[in-house]
Amino acid sequence: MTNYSFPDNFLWGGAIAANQAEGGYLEGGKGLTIVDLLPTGEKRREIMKGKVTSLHPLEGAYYPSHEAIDFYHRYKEDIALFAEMGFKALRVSIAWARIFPTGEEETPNEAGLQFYDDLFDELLKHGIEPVVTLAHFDVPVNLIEKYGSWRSRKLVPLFETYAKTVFTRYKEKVKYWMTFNEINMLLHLPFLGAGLVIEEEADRMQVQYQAAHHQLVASALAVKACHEIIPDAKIGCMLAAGMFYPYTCNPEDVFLAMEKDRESFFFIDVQSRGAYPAYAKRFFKDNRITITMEPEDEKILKEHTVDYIGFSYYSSRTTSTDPEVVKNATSGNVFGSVSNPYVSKSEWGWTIDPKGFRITANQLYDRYQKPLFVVENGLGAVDTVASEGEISDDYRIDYLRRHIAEMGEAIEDGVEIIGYTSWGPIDIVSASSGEMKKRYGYIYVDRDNEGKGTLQRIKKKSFYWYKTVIESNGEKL
Ligand code: BGP
Repeated sequence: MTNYSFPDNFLWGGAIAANQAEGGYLEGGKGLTIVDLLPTGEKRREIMKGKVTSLHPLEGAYYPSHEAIDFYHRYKEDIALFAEMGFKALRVSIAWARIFPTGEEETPNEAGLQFYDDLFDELLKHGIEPVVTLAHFDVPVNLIEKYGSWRSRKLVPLFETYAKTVFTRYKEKVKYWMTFNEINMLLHLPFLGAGLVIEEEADRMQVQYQAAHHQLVASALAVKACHEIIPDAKIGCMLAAGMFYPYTCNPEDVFLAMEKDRESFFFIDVQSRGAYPAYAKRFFKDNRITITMEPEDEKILKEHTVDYIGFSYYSSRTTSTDPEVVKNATSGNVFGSVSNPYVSKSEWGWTIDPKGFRITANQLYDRYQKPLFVVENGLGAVDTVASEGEISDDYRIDYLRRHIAEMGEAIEDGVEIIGYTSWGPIDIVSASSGEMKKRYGYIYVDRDNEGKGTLQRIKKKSFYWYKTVIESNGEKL
């Protein structure tokens, strides 16, 4: 028996993103998006941070988004497997460039609209609620070439048009929406998060925060449009969450941890509370950042705040002011964490900290007092297919079991959580590495880092485990 219970209508399921699953990168009239320019390996990391040498895929190079796991053609088969696990929800994203290939056409691309119509119909046929992200790392490349992406105010009305188009088209089918995936990623991986090419390191912060302002206004305008077009829908923000621990109780470390948390909260403070937080003023002054605003921006931000807080949680982070600690112990995630001796790490150096999940959920609920939606969580790991075709991913089950238990505890703590869509329920391309070997799925996909393999789908041990979790509404872990 557990101490906790999940609400009856809890949205159990999984989450994927268009660019990491669909493939068909130029099919159905789709235009190029930033992820179509990301190869694998070291080059990918450089580009994600803003060092971009070419805005077109190189002949012969391998770009994992181009075919991904071919969800574009195989979604019916995959959704049937999700339905077999008992999914109540599937989080997907719409590729902006399927709807507006260059981001600025007068009329939307019907083939792209039809693809998502069919996808949502298939989900609804199985009783699976679509949860849809408008922008998951995929700005149309044309908007970078022409305007410098989110540096430019021009993207605000273009994004608003895109949002209105999909709200109008899918208003009968989609009731859960999110604006920008992991909006705070813009600070860490500016090309991936916002299509920003950063040539001069010196103006990095200025460019990033001006682009952030544009995304925040665009997000608020999308919230406005969603509320007007689909009054019974809920629309949320999406934060790459995971609190910062101070490495010691030295007040200097504690203060730094607070500042690091605020770097991320900054975005949600605007999206959920409706105004720039008090601490932003000093931060902008100290860093010589000037935000150019239109006269109506403050009003737009104020009046159109999100309905729920969507977030991803993989790891907690730890920070220190001691140069020796910083030098010796950096862990593998983009947030620049030092090692925490109390928690273990994944093969990719991401900390594994289920209690941190409960703390993070409590922290977010205390701060925003709005329902939370856990829209990503999971363990990226290498899986081995045994000679009989079995995949015994006990390490994944262990990670998920401990995190779901802490989520249950958070609910018992009084935190309102409406759903849990674990990341990559079927193996997809890894966002940070572009590799296939970093797998999150309950379903294995036969495809390797070079794009070879039959694409066959195989159920892992965790498939049966998650099915039982959902069937028992989180009782049987
Ligand atoms: C988040 C992204 C996802 C996703 C996940 C796991 O940052 O929203 O797109 O991929 O992290 O990261 P990775 O694929 O790098 O392991």
